[in-house]
This record gives sequence, structure tokens and C-alpha cells, in this order.
Amino acid sequence: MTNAHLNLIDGIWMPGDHLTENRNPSDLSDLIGHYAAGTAADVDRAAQAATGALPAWLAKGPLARAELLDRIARRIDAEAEVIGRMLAREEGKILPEAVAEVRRAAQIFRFFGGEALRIAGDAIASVRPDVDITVTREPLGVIGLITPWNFPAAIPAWKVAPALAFGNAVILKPADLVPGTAQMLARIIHEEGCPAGIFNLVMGPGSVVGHALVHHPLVTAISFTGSVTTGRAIARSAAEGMKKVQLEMGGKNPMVVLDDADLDIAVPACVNGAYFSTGQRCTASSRLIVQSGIHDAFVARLTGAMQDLRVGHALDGDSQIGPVASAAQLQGNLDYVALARAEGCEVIGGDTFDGPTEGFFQRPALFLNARNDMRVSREEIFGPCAAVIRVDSFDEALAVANDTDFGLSAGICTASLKHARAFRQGAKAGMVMVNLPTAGVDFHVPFGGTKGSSHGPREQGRYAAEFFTTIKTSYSFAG
Ligand code: UN1
Repeated sequence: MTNAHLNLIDGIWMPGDHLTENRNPSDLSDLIGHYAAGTAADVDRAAQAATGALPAWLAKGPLARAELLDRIARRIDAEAEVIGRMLAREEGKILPEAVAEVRRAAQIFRFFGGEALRIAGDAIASVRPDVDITVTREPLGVIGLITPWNFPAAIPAWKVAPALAFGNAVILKPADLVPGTAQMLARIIHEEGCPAGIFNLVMGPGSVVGHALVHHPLVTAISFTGSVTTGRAIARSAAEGMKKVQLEMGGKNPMVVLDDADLDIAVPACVNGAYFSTGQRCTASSRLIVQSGIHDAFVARLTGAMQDLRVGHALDGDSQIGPVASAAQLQGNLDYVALARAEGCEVIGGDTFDGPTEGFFQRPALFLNARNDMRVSREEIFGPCAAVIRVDSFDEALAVANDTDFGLSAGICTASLKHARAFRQGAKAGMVMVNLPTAGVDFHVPFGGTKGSSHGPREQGRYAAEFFTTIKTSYSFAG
């Protein structure tokens, strides 16, 4: 294959052992390209190179890292339209959202460029005379980064940027479905002067490349975003090798709508949270918990707004929602639509339809009269589907919101300061949104959840240092 897209290992573009096809979920006749699928030997080569390259790179100090990240940010911004187009083509996110995601990746690199210069420690008095103690943050070494298909630019950025800022080397394994965006980011990182071996890209299946990363003795830590099942398997294997892990997994995020909510805020927040990005966000609002007094008015307005959404080709300027990302994901969504009916919900929408191009097009779905113990209210669907659960009071709403295996993001729409405050305090979630969608987060503050949603230190903002560094306590006696 002549123009195959290659892995980057030790600063060299390298083929894997075979190529995978990247196709556009908006138009299956659009073949985006062929991408190298790496092997365990490629991971080994990258891990050796990373280990060898670290001492000289660290000797250059934090300014070199800050400047590198800043150059990468600028270049991503300069190429945002081109990368965004690739992202929209391979993932199916509409073009404006895709370009915005790429710009967010640039902002993340810029932010962590600053953080590279702000690595701070402590000086603490010793209990012994003439002894001084300092506490410093040190890099972990070589870190494996395993990223999902739903944010092909932002999530690689929010793992790569802090890892590099704090003086680590990385091996990035992007999701098999979206190698194109990651490959463009890799090219930029390489061309902007990241030393050979400090950033490596190894594309390929999780069962091969991900597995090799998690088991490699030179890889000291793994940061993963993806499914609960894979996250659990990674945690088990990482424990075996005593690797540090950071896992971001699913959500079944509640959005509470109280009787006193402003529907002009609540309806758009729910449309955005449930359906934008085709519901393919771990922060999506998949349980709409609605108080009885506002229930019928809310459902009527939400149904209308949902049915007005234009689903179509991600590059069509008219589309508000792109296709589902893959055939497997679409089948899963359709199975849940059928399950919702079988469990006794009234289902609005959720059917597939033919567009001008052959793609995975599905209308957004609302599951009415859902109960919180139904499978459609408990399992993450990861598609454009939301269940409406009716409750009678704030207390019941909060209890239902918290009655889940997940704890990523929790939202409430209310005009009551008292209820907003009680919800912020009582929600068992890593992120709480008042009169805002559960999805769509800032890039400079901590991201993560509780229970089955997350494991290990938070991502993003200055809290990212907790995962991407280790602590050294040094004692010295002045004599
Ligand atoms: C967002 O809602 O802005 O995989 C970000 C995900 C999350 C990112 C969500 N890690 O959907």
C-alpha cells in the first residue's frame, strides 16, 4: 500500500504488521485511508526508545517542554480546519463540533505548556535539628495512553500534554476507529521538535497494542479512557505489574428537572446533554429525572425539540447531529431501543433512516415512563437515547440520581438556590452542573467521577499532576 499512514516509534515512521481501513460513518463509500496496525514488538521498541531518550530530554529542563507544548498548540490551531475535517470524517461529529474539539486540544497543550513551568513542591521543617526536608514532584517515566473513539483530538491531548509537561515519555494508542486524527497530532508533535522516543504513536487493536502496553515492564503507568469492561481488565493487569492507573470509563448521568425549572434553560440543556455528538459522550445525560408538576410540559417541549434536530452527514452544513460512529455501536443502540419497548417504555424516535449517502444514521430517541430499575436506566448506551423517569419530590429526584453504578456528571435544572445547593452537596458524582448540560466541560479544571465511572487521580487542570508525577521526599542534614 503506497500511502499508508504509519506509526511513530523512536522518531521514525514505521509500518505495523498489517493495515486497517478507516471509513467514514457518514458515507461508507468514503475510504479515508489505510493505517498501520502495530504489534507487541512495536510497543517494546517504543518503550525502549522512550526509556533511552528520557535522561537527555529531562536535562534540558522544563522550559524546553513548555516551549514544545506551546509550539504544538499553535500548530494545532493553525491546522484546526484540516484536522477537524478529518475528525468529522472518521468519527462522525458535525464539522463545527469537530473543529471546536481540535481547538480545545490546542488550548489543552497551551495550558500544560504553562504547567510545565509551575511544577512546585514543598519545604517542610523536620522534627530533627539541622535537617531540611523538601517534597518534589518527579516524572513517572514511560506512560501508556489508551484513548477512545469519541473525542479523537481532545482526549489524546488531555493525556499527552500533561504527561509531556511533567517530564514523562509517552506511547499513545488511539482507538482503532479513529487513527487519522491521532496520526495528524503525532505528525505535529514530531515536526515541532519533540525528541525521538519521547512521543510514540502505536496504532492498532486494544487486544494487541493495548495489551502489550499494559504488560510491558518499562511502562510505569497507564491512563485509559474507554469502557468499564476494558477498564476493569486494565486495572487487574496493572495491579500485577504495580503500574499506576488512571481510568475514565462510563456514565449514566442524571439530569434532574424540578417543577420550578425554567424550560427555556432545561429543554436546550437536555437536548444538548442527551443528543449532541450523537449521545456518544461519557458525560451524556441519559436519565432525565423529571418532577411530576412539570413532567408533561417538559416532555412535550423536549419531544418537539428532539424531533426538530437534523441528523445527517457530518460534513453537511445543515446537520446538527452526525451519524453513529460504527455499525457495532448502531446495533447496540437499536438493541436498547427494542429493550426499552420490551421493558414497558413508550419510545419516541430511535429508528434508522436512509440518507443521500450510506451511513449509520439514527434518529434521537426518548424512552418515556422509564423506571430507574430498568436496564435502559442502568446500563450505558452511548448513543442518542435518553430515558425519562418521573419523580414526585426533590428528595426522590436526588435519591434516583444517585441510585446508579456510575458517578461521572450529575445535573439539575431549578430556580431554587436551596435545591441547587442541596444537589451540589448530595450528588454522588465527580462533576455537578446547575442549569447546564451534564456534558461539555472546561479544559482547565479537573475531570472525573466516582464509583464505576473513574478510578485513580483526576485528569486535567493542575490536578493532572497527581497522576502524571510521583512524589519524592528528600532529607538533608546540614552537619
Ligand atoms: C465533555 O463532555 O465535554 O469520553 C467531555 C468522554 C469524556 C469526555 C467528555 N471523557 O465522553
